[in-house]
Amino acid sequence: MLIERADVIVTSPGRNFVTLKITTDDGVIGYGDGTLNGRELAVAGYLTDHVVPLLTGRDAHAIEDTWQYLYRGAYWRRGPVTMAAIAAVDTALWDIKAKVAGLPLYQLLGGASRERCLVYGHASGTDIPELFDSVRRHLDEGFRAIRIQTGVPGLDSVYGVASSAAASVGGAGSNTRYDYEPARRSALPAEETWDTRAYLRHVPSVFEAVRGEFGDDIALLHDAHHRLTPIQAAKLGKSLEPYDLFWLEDVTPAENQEALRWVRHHTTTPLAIGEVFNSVWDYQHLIREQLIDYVRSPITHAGGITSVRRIMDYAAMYQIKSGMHGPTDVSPVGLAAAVHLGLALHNFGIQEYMVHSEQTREVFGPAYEFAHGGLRPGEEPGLGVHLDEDLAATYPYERAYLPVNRLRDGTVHDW
Ligand code: KDG
Ligand code: MG
Repeated sequence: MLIERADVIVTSPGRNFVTLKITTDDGVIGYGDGTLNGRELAVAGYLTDHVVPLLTGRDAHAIEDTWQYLYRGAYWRRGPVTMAAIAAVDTALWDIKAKVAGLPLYQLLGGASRERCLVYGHASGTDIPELFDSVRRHLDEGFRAIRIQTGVPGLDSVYGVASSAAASVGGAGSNTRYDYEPARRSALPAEETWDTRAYLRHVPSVFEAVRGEFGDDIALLHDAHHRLTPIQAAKLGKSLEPYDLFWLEDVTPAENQEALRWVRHHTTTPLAIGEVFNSVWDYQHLIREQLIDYVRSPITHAGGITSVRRIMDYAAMYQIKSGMHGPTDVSPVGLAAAVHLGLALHNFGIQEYMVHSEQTREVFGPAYEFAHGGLRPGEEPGLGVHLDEDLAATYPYERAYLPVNRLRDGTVHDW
């Protein structure tokens, strides 16, 4: 079975997505997600100009060989654009293989290791009462694990905190968004002011309040978005120990693996990192030296199912689990792939689940279902996504960016 053609589909049903559609000479269609938030057209161009012309005529079943051909063959290795493009090809080929086998993809990855993938939702509020409302809504919807982000006194807006209007409506099954949307449509990125000392003073009191109100049973998570130095991160981890977090995420800028050693030496709060990593090499020391507890790489940004499974097999030797990135900028195709792999992985930990907008779900038609705090991928052959191309074509690309952080003195700060 040969690849007959590959098409890059860019659509923006509320936000931008890059999807690769591969068609075989038998007419089997597979989809892969290559969305890279704020840099979507770079991946679309990489695919269209440099990858699609190489795919025609290749054996659609030779997934590993195609992965190595695109990774090693290009000479230029790794990087988010390259690895998102490879991920799109890899995922589409797995979708095709599973459709040909007549099996849901997780069956080809080893079969189910569990009934469903535990997920965490995003609760946020500009203040404590708003945050409590958001936590309550998540609990009512059945979430058992919840990420907690709040406004910080003295800061106008904080990334990851939904505006009051957005936070007060909707839910996992409703038509209205209740999560924040990471990217904003605009010609230039918005700029936000950041103050690390104010943040470090405030966060422990938020977790104390949440534990006081909701008790010890919910799994609580927090994302520091790479903004701290190692010693600040160590201080935060220590100060959160009484509140028994499921994880503390991205405490330091992720490119310096050594930083995590300092954090680790000072705190027993579990650490998650890697949503900006795109290959197993980014985890080389972190995994071998057991400096983290959860791997955050999503299939969409780290070379696809083939290479994320490779990372997770390496991590399994050190009791490190998965915690794949799942914001709205991972498309339903990428999320479906994560849920199939998560169901099969022995060392699955948790899956991030930010609910896509109704528009997005209409375009992609995902088969996965949320119930009892977890996601199941569905039983139809392949990934279980049904892209409506006509509808997708009615949502043209719109420029959008993540916000940029500046300290009070005007310096551009880490994420
Ligand atoms: O595109 C970047 C966002 O997806 C990211 O900032 C969201 O940190 C994030 C998370 O954990 O979902
Ligand atoms: Mg994050």
